Order: sequence, then structure tokens, then C-alpha cells
Amino acid sequence: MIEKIRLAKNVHALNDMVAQQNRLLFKEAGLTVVNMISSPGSGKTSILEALGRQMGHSLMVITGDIQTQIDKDRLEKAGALATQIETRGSCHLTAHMINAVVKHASFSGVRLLVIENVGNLVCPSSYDLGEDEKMAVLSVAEGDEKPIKYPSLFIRAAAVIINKIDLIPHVNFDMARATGDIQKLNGNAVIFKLSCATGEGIDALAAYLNSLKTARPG
Ligand SMILES: Nc1nc2c(ncn2[C@@H]2O[C@H](COP(=O)(O)OP(=O)(O)OP(=O)(O)O)[C@@H](O)[C@H]2O)c(=O)[nH]1
Ligand SMILES: [Mg+2]
Repeated sequence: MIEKIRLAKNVHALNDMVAQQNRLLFKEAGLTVVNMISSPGSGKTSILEALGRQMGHSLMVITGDIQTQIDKDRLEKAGALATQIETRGSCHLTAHMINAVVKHASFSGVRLLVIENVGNLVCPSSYDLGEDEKMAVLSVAEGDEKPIKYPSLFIRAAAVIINKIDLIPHVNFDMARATGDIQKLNGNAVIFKLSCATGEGIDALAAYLNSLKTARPG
């Protein structure tokens, strides 16, 4: 039992060391970096497609999935730069996986790098990848109680997107409960209400992401 705890600590210490290397590399490249985390299917790629249509190659996405290049192909079709990481079983991305992609990458013309993590509401939130901030996505079809049931991501996220608001008439989602719980968990979280189906809220999100760039020191 004692050995198990030590191993977990060492794995995280190693991850954090590489995350710091990534952070330095991102800073030198002048990039804003967001680690986007959610359950499978909440709409991460759809949101990034909408941003890609506005930003073109100034948006780069590193997208993580267990397998397939489906999300990379979607993102490139929308106009963004994209790289796929297939974890082949792992339920989260690690700083090492990101480092292997970014250490030889060219970021010429890129303003924003979004890491679309593997769809999973729990494990990805405990791995630092070197990002400036974590962004959580929750879709209304998942239920309004998810923030309070799976708090680790919502506690750590600087911003929370509530997606698929066009579906509210068809699902039993109490917006006041969800936003109230998010605020109780994390009073600093910025909350966006979005629909990729109608485009509602995309401009506000794009403006926020753009403001991160100007707010960063150095
Ligand atoms: N009605 C509605 N459907 C949406 C919205 N956003 C995404 N979808 C749909 O939800 C499904 C999943 O969307 P994705 O963008 O693939 O979700 P994801 O989070 O990237 O999924 P994984 O990468 O597999 O974790 C797709 O069928 C989308 O068309 C939305 O705002 N409204
Ligand atoms: Mg996706």
C-alpha cells in the first residue's frame, strides 16, 4: 500500500516537471494555452470548430482521443491547425505526450493553442500539461448535478462552458442550480452559455480567449 502511494506521487512529480518545460516553451513562443476538459461528447470539438472558422491558422489544437483521427480531420476542415494524439487506452493526456508534439512544432502565426483532452470528466483535471488555464465544458444533456458530483475539474477550471443550451427545452436542466453549484465550488470561474447548433455565445467565448492574450504578463 505504501509503495502505491509513493509511485503515484512520483508519476505526478515527473509529469509536473515536464509540464514546466512545456510552459517555458509556450511562453517563449508567445502562446496562450488552454487545456479543455469534459465528458465525451459534450461538444469540445464542435466549439473548437466554431473558433477555427473565425481564427483559421492562428488557432492550433492538439486533440487527444483513445483512438482515431476523426477530431483532427474535423478541426482542419474548419480551418484550424490540428494534431491528433491517440493515447491507445489512456483516459487522459500527460505533459510528456504534449512535449513529444510541441518540442519540434512550428508555432509561426499561432496565437492560441487549445489542448482538447480525452473525453473524461475526472482524470484529466489532475494532470498539468503546462497550460495557462483549464477550461471545463458541460453540456446540458449531461444533467445539472454534474459539477457537484464531479467537482475536481470545476474547482480547477478558470472558465466553464455550458454547451448545447439549444437543447434546454428538451432536457431537464436547471441552469440556476448548475451555475450556483459551479460558483460555490469556484467563485472565480467565468461561465459561458453556448450553443454550437445556433452559434449563440461563440463570440463572447472568442473575445474572452482573445483577452487572455492581452492580460498575460511578459
Ligand atoms: N444540439 C447540439 N448539439 C451539439 C452542440 N455541440 C455539439 N453538439 C453535438 O454533440 C455531439 C458531440 O460533439 P463533439 O464536438 O464531437 O463532442 P466532443 O466533446 O468533442 O467529444 P469527444 O471528443 O468524443 O469527447 C455531436 O453530434 C455534435 O454535433 C450544441 O451546442 N447543440
Ligand atoms: Mg472531440
